[in-house]
Amino acid sequence: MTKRTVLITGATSGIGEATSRLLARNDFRLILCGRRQDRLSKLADELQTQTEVTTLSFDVRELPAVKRAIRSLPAEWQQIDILINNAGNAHGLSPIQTGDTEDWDAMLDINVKGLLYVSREILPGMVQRNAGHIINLGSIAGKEVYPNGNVYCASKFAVDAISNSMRIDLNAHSIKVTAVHPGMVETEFALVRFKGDAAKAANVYNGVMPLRGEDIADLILFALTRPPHVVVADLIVFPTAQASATVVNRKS
Ligand code: NDP
Ligand code: 8X3
Repeated sequence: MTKRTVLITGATSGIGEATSRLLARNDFRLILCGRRQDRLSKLADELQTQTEVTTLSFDVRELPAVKRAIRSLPAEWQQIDILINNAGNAHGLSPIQTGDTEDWDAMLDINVKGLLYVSREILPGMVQRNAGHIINLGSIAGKEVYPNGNVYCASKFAVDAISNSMRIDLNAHSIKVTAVHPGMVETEFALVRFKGDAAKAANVYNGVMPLRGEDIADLILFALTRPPHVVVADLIVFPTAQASATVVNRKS
């Protein structure tokens, strides 16, 4: 069978990196994306022994850069069968009345507009071929709000709405849309949220065995390997110690 080509955003870390590794071992061709070219090159070197890999370095916030990067792909990479919209982060954790507006811009620009920009560039090819699969990384924060989560939650509620809308709009074109909504996954996510404060970041997982990037990668592979007539539409996944956005069983 011909290998399917996957474009994955946010491949330089966490869930995206783990997913790239798993898909490389499972016969997918990979277009690894992120801003940190050094990490992209290192990962590409590692995975090239298992599959065909190429990299694109761009910021999903910048529409001209998104278009330039994706349009620069050589002909043999232009048919993108699967898009994994994974790039995203929380920036800050503050009550709405004292929120940092630059953090708000970052979350809405990356998590929402970035996902839209990348999708807008890739979807016409899928529509033309009447085939494709989009996987969007939402969050439990896109299903329930929690204290001080405000704008991050809003960005992930938007991802939930966009995923459901995509499924409807793309239905006539047989394009699958899967939204994956994890709870706590230990990646660089908390470090980014707390602006590099490692002690605060570690605190998030105190007394809990969180999910790993590999756990989410597993579910993505499952969704991608269902038969043509099956779509995994919406998945919520928690560590066993978590029951909702705010209920976590911590062992001290
Ligand atoms: P990481 O911080 O480990 O990874 C985030 C990735 O996003 C990096 O590869 C980063 O690459 C990329 N990224 C961030 N900003 C941009 C940008 N402006 N342009 C391009 N790429 C960008 O976090 P996770 O792996 O945990 O997060 C992945 C996704 O999973 C996110 O959408 C997150 O919201 C979601 N999620 C995470 C959970 C968790 O608890 N960890 C739970 C629920 C959902 P680079 O910096 O090189 O550009
Ligand atoms: C990441 C999970 O609960 O920190 O999306 O929002 S949470």
